[in-house]
Amino acid sequence: MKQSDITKIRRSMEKKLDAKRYEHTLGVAYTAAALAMRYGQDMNSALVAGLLHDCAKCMTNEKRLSICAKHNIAVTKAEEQNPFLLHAKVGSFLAMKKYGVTDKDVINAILNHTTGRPGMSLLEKIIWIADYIEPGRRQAPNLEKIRKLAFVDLDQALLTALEDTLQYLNRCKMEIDSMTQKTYDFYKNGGQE
Ligand code: DGI
Ligand code: FE
Ligand code: FE
Repeated sequence: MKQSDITKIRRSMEKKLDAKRYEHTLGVAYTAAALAMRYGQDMNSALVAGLLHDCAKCMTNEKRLSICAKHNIAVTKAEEQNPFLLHAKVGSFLAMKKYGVTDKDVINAILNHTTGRPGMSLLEKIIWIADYIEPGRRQAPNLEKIRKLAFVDLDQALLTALEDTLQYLNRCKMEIDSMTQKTYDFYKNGGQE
């Protein structure tokens, strides 16, 4: 996508998202751009995916569920119980239908940005970890270490962050999407197909 398309998407996000989510979105987009520079990923793809990854975050669960029903988007049991998980799926749908994204890799990076998936592309990994380490994030343990690691060894950073995420979900007794577990297992076992 061109610079002017990216500017348009940024302006749309400023309108669609609340102030805090918009700040987070810019943090993810620019962190993803920096990681793209580091790892030789197309920078504009990283910016677009970063800008759009949470585009369906600031709507009600009812709205997300109704978009899924209307467009025959399958909803898993874990998503039904935690409809916030749907913001990734609905977000990737809107990226295509509303924001004119045609690049499959960008769509996938948005689709898989919450749970990850086994065998993620470079861009998917970049967006997943950028979401975790962007400067506005505060809560996660090992954040300082993972921030540095992301620019040294992307897969190792991913594994550490996935491990911390699972621990957090377990501690809070939250429903774990089977994809989150599969992603962790995959990278724990060396990240080979
Ligand atoms: O949308 P963001 O808050 O920027 O980030 P995100 O889409 O990665 O969502 C982060 C949250 O998602 C974080 O608190 C961990 C949680 N999460 C990741 N995998 C799962 C999950 N939550 C549940 N319930 N189940 C999962 O499998
Ligand atoms: Fe998200
Ligand atoms: Fe996010």
